[in-house]
Amino acid sequence: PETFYLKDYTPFGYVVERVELVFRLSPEATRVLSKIRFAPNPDVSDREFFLHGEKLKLISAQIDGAEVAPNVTDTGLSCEVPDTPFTWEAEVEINPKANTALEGLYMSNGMYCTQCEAEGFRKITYYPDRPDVMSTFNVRIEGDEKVMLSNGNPGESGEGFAEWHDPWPKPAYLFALVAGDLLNHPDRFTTRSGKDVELNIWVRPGDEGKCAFGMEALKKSMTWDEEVYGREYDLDVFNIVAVDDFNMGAMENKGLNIFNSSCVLASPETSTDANFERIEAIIAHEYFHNWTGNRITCRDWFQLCLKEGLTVYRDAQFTADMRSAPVKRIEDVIELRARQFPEDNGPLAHPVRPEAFQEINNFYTATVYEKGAEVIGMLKRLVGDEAYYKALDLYFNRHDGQACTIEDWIKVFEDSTGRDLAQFKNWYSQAGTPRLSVDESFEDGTYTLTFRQKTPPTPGQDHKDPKVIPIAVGLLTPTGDEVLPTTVLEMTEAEQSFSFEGFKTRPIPSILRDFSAPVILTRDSSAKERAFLLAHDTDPFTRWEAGRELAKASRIAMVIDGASPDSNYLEALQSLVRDDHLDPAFRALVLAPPTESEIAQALADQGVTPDPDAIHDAAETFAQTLAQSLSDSLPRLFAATLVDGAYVPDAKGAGLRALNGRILGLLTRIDGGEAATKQFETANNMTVQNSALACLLKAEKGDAQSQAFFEQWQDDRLVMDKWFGLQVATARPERAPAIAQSLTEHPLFTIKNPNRFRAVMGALAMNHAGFHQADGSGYRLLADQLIALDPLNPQTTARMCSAFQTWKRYDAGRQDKIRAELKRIKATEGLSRDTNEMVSRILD
Ligand code: BAL
Ligand code: ZN
Repeated sequence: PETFYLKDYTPFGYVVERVELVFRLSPEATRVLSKIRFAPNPDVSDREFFLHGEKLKLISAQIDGAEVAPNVTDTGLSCEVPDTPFTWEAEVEINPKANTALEGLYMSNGMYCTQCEAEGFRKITYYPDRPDVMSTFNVRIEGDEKVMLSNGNPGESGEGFAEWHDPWPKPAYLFALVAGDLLNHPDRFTTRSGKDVELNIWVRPGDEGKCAFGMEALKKSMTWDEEVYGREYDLDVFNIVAVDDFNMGAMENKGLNIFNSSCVLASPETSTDANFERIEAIIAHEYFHNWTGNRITCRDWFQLCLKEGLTVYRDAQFTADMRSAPVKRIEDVIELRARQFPEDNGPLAHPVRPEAFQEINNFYTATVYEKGAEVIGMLKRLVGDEAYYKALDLYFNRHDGQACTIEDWIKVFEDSTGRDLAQFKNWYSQAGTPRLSVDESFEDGTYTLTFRQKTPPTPGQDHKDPKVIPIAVGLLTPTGDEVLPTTVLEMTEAEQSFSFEGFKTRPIPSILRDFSAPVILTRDSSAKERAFLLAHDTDPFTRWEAGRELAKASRIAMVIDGASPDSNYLEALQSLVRDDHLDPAFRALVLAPPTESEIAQALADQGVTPDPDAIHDAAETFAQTLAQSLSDSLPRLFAATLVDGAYVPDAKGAGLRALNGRILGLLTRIDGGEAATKQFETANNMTVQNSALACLLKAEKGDAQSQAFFEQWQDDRLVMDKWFGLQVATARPERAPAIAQSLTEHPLFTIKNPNRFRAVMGALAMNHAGFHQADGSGYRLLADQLIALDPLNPQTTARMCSAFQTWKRYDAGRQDKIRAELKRIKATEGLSRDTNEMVSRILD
C-alpha cells in the first residue's frame, strides 16, 4: 500500500469555486449528480486534474457541457481539462444499502446517513477530497423520505425534494446528508449579537424522549463559546441527528452534526451519570468544531491535531466549568494513562502530528486527540491565560476561512506573545512519553529540585531532543501549611535545577500539580510522605496522585514479593472514605483502584514481566482486605450515599452516586450481595441499576438480575450494549473469553453495529486478565472476530487491533500466541488497508 508523507504536501492545481449536488435517493442505486466550477490555481504551475473516487459507477461526465471520457482507476479519475475556468459535471451511482463500512453514504435502520471524515466523500462522488480544497455547497435531495437534511441553511422544499445552501466554504469531509423517518426535538437560541437560530435534535420515532438533555447541553455550549472564546454561531439552523450505526462518537459536519446515538440520547432510566457527562462533552466538542475545525480547518490530514487537540482542550474546559474542574482533570489523566500512554510507549507510537500514514483513519488516536489537548494545555500554562486568549483571537482573525498547519498555529502564539516557541514544537514532532525524574536537596535554608527528562526511542525516532516542560510545583511544611503556592517551573534542558530560598525546615514538595505536563514522573518518595500528601496537599490532582502512587506501590509489592496490602495505605483510605467533609466525587476517585493494565505497565517499566493472573489476584485481595477493614462503617457509608428524590444528572448527584458505586462494590464483598440486590430492585435510574448489576455479576450472584435486566431492556439498543458489555467486564478472568464467545452467538449480537461489537470485544480487551488468559483463548476470539469484521467494516476492525499493542510486555508464551494471531490476521486474503497497516505496525 502507498504511504503518504507530510513532507510531500503540494497544493491542488485547481480552485473549486462552487459545488452543486443533486441526490436521487434509492437504497441500492442512489444517483449523485455533481456540477463543480473549477479554476486553475495560480499558485501551482504543474497541474494535474485528478479527482478522488472509490466504489463509484460513473454514468457520465462532461466539461462545459461536452461529454468527456476520463481515465478511471480504483482510486479516482483524471482528465484533460481547459487551462481556463470550467464546469465539471458528472453522474454516478452508489449503493448505500451495501455500504457496511459506514463511510460515504450508507443506510442505518432504514435511514440514509453520511460519514465523510476523513476520506469518505470520494465514495459519494468524484471530487478533490482533501481538506485544503474549500467551497460553498448547494444540495438538492430528491426522494420520498419524510425528512431530508444537508449542511447549511434550508432552501426550497416540497413534495419529494429538499434544498440546502451552505454559504460557508468547507472541505468535502464536512459534507453531510441525512434522510429518513425522523422526529425532531426543536428549540431556539439567540446569539449574543441577536441572531435567531433554530435548533433541532432529529431521532428515530421512539427516541424523542431522550433529547432534552442533549439540547440543554447544546445551548450551554453555544453560550459558553460566546462567553469564553467570543465565538458565535453562523447559520440559521443547527441540526443534530442520532444514528445507531456509526464508527465514531460523532461528527462535526457544518450545521448538521451526526451523532452515534450513544453520544446524544439520554434519559435517567437508560443512561448512567458517565453517559450524561460524556454526552454533554461530545455535544460541546462537535459544536466547538464549528470554529476550531470548520471555519478554520486543516491543510492536510497530518495537521489533524490542529482541530482535534484544540477542540478536545476546549471541551475539557467546558466540562470543568459546567461540573468540577478537579474531578474532570483527574478523570482525564486516568483516561490519558489508560489509552494514550500505552500507545505512546508501544509499536503504534506516533507524534501528535504524524509524518506518514497509509490510512488516515488509523490516526484518529488518543495521541492526536488527548495528547494533542495536553499540548494546548501546556502552551496555555506557559504563556498564561490572558496571552492564550489574545493568541486565540489572533488565530480566529488571521485564519478564518483557511486550511491551516501547526506552523500557523505556533506562529500566532509567537506573534502575539513575542516568545520563541521553536523548542515547544518538539511536542508536535516527537513521539513518546517523557520520563521526568527528580532529586532534591536542602542546604542552608535553600531547597533545590533537580529534574532530568528523557524520552525513550519510538518507532522511527531513536533520538529525542529535550522538550519544554511546564512543571507546576507547590511546597508544604511538615505540618501541612503551603509555603510555596503553585508555581510553574519552565524546564527546557535535559537536566535543570530550581532553587527556593528561606526555609527553616526542609519543605515537602508537591510536583506536577494539576498534571501540568503529559510525562511519567518518577520520584523516590516514602510511603509516609505520600500519605502526608494524600492527607494535606492543597492541589486536588497531586493529592489524588499521592493515593494512586501508594496504591500502585502496594499492588506491585503484592505481586512481586507476595506482600500483604500496605497497612498505611489501607488506613489512609479508611480515613479518607469516612471524611464527610471531602467531596464525594473525590472520595470515589481515591477509592478507584489503579487498573490491572496500569499495574502491568508499571511492572514492565521496572523490568518485571507482568503476570496478568497475579496482578488480578492482588487486586482482588486488596479490595477484599479493604472491604473487611471497613466492614463496620460500610453500611453507614453506603446509606449516606443514597440520593433521595428524582434523578438529576448534575455533578453533585453524580459524585454521590460514584461514591455509592464504589462503596457498594466493597459492601457486596461482605454482605453476600444483599444491598446490591435491594438496590437493583428499587433502582429508579440507570446509574444505580447498572452499578448494582455490575456488583452482583462480579460476585457471581447476578444471574436472576441479569435476566430481569434483559427482559426489561431488550428493546433498547443502547441499554443492551451495557448488558452485553457488563457480563464480559465483570467476568472472572478464566471465564471471560467463553462468556464473550457465547455473547457473540446471542440473537441480539450483530457484528455490523460498531457499538454492539465494541460492547463485547472492547469489554474483553479491557478485562485484562481475561483477555490475557495464558491459553490464548482471549486472543483467538478477538482475532476471529476481527477477521470476520474486516471485510464489512475496516475502520472499526483496525481500531480494535490496538488491543494487541502492549503485547511485548508479556511473557514469551503469551507473546508467541499474540504474534501468531496477528500473523493470522495479516495473512487473511483481501485484508483491508486499514487493518493491514495496524497489524503490520504492531508486529514490527
Ligand atoms: N472529527 C471527527 C469526530 C470528532 O473528533 O469530533
Ligand atoms: Zn473532534
